[in-house]
Amino acid sequence: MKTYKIACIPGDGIGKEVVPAGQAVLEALAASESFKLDFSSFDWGGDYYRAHGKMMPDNGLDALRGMDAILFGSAGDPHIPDHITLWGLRLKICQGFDQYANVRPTRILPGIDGPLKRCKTEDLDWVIVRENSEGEYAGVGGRAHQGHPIEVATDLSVMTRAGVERIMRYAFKLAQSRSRKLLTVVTKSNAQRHAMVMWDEIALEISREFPDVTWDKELVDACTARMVNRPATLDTVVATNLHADILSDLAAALAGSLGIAPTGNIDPERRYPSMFEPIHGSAFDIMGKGLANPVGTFWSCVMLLEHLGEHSAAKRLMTAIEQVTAEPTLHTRDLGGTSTTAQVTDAVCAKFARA
Ligand code: NAD
Ligand code: K
Ligand code: MN
Repeated sequence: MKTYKIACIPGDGIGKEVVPAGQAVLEALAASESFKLDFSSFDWGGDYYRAHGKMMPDNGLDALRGMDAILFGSAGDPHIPDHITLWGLRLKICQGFDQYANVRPTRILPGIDGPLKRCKTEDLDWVIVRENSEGEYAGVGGRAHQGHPIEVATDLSVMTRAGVERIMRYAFKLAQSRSRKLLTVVTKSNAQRHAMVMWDEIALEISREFPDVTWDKELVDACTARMVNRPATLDTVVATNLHADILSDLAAALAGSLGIAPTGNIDPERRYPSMFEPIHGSAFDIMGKGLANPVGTFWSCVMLLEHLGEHSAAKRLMTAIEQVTAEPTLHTRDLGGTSTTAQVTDAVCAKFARA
């Protein structure tokens, strides 16, 4: 029987609640599948930082290298600056394993009311592709004269031709695989006149490899309005690291809650393990209360199974998730319900017990 090695990194805040929930659901599912899942848990994050002065061990990537996939929660602790937690753990893994394609599907799941009154369920079915290795989050910049009136601080957005070509090609290919074959390239080349102009030029070049894909360009600010006013005109969307980060939180809210949205940090060349996580963070305001919606993590587990090539298992899990969201009594508070993380998790697991 095939066995997949899965690393679980709950991290901080509600990551410690939703990742064990995701593991429970995967275990319940795998019991009736023809593959096994071998989980290893890593206690990296804020507590590890307090004990060791770093978010993960120096050789942490070596411990993950042989894994088939990683299930991640969140990096972010109320008592540690966010840039330390983010760069010390999540970005270290994303950049260390060159997971350059961050893929973020959004749909309005059965039983969930989005906030857009005029938007029918079928109008909102998007995949946002986020460049995940460079751009605004390249980590290039610095501060000088700290605290003085002449202080200066920079964060440079660094884009390379190779980096933009590979994410564009990934996005066009993904758009081509979807029924509408429609791609929107998000840009800001009116204001950012170097990197984003190259981004637009490369989009045009790569588009010639995909003559069957219809594509257009949209400035990022206008794109937010289009998501709200004309959601059905979007399908696959590609944007830079920062732009897509923002657009995908908006997308999740338009689909009902930040708590349901999944993501995959993918190395398309499969040189390294890819990492799957809900798009939300540590949610300091609700952590430790059993209020975290685990659906974003469960949907991330669907993406993880698809990445492993276990398509029928992925489909079974998505069906179980949709059967549970269809039931308003099984909604967590963010969706207007009263169910707890554990109750939603048990309800999804129960779908496999009866199978
Ligand atoms: P957040 O996503 O943690 O929370 C934003 C809001 O959404 C909060 O009101 C929260 O309660 C709600 N929410 C989020 N997930 C939810 C869920 N599953 N169920 C119900 N409600 C949910 O964003 P933030 O408050 O900006 O960030 C908190 C911390 O998380 C910061 O340290 C930040 O750096 C970190 N963060 C980490 C990641 C990551 O590791 N990938 C992503 C985003 C934020
Ligand atoms: K996360
Ligand atoms: Mn984000």
